[in-house]
Amino acid sequence: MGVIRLGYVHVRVTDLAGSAEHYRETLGMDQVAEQDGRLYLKSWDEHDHHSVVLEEGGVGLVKLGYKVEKSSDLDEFEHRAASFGVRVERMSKGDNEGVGDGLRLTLPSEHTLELYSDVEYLGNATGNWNPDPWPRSGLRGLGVPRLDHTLITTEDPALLERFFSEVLGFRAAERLVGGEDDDQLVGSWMFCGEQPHDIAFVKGEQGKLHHFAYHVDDWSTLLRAGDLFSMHDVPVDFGPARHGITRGETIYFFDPAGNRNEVFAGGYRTGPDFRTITWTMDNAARGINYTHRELDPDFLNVVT
Ligand code: M3P
Ligand code: FE
Repeated sequence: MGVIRLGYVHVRVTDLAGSAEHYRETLGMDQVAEQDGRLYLKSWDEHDHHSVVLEEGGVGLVKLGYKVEKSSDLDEFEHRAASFGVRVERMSKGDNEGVGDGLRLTLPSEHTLELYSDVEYLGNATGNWNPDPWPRSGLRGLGVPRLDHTLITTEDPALLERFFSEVLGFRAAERLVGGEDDDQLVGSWMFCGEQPHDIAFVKGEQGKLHHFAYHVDDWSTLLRAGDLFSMHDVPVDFGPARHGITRGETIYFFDPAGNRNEVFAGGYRTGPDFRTITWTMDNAARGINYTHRELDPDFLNVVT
């Protein structure tokens, strides 16, 4: 049993049409449904119904969905979450367009996290029979292939790390520690499969989103992303640059509502035998932006 991956990110946007343009035309996602003021989008190499939901009104995270292996896993996760002492309820098929029954948890960080295994299968853009390496019909904008991870903020990183570990079976790939004796957890990058991270969190306000990230193939796609962002007047936060933490390659930018996005390439492979890497606060800037070794305070302060 277990959690497979980040399945969907549901965010609020101030202007649905303006944000739809960003996610569809600049990033290249496809719209799969529109219902009750919500747009459902998927990337070309994703198979499930959607990976991003845009809801009109405000800014920031509504909820995250993580897909689990099988529906019988939900009973165990429900039991463990309740024993941990967080709020857990059943969600029903149709609560989310295309998604079946599942669980809705309120994390110790006050974020809403849904777990599900049943979701409508739409298939990717190249199919499963003698597929092309990318869609023949071409890609729009950056043509992001898939969602990768999210980074959220919490008042108590140690508690949230314990939750993800004990309840959901995640492991820490990298930890950022501070305090006199380097014994205070400031951030944790955790995985459920073999990626460097599927979720990460840093110390900050409860319930907030720092960013969600898409995977892209390589460094040259990040440079192309920067070109497209300049063409489309997308505000760039920082990058292209190298992360020390996760060894990934990155560029951060904002959607028209002000939610931070990232496109992410590279990184190493983890797995159950991976030994956690530790960063200390004196190296935090290098950990996050290895290339420039300095951070704009807004990078840490701006969350939605
Ligand atoms: C990443 C990543 C922060 C660090 C961010 C790191 C917000 O986004 O993908 O490794 O401190
Ligand atoms: Fe990231």
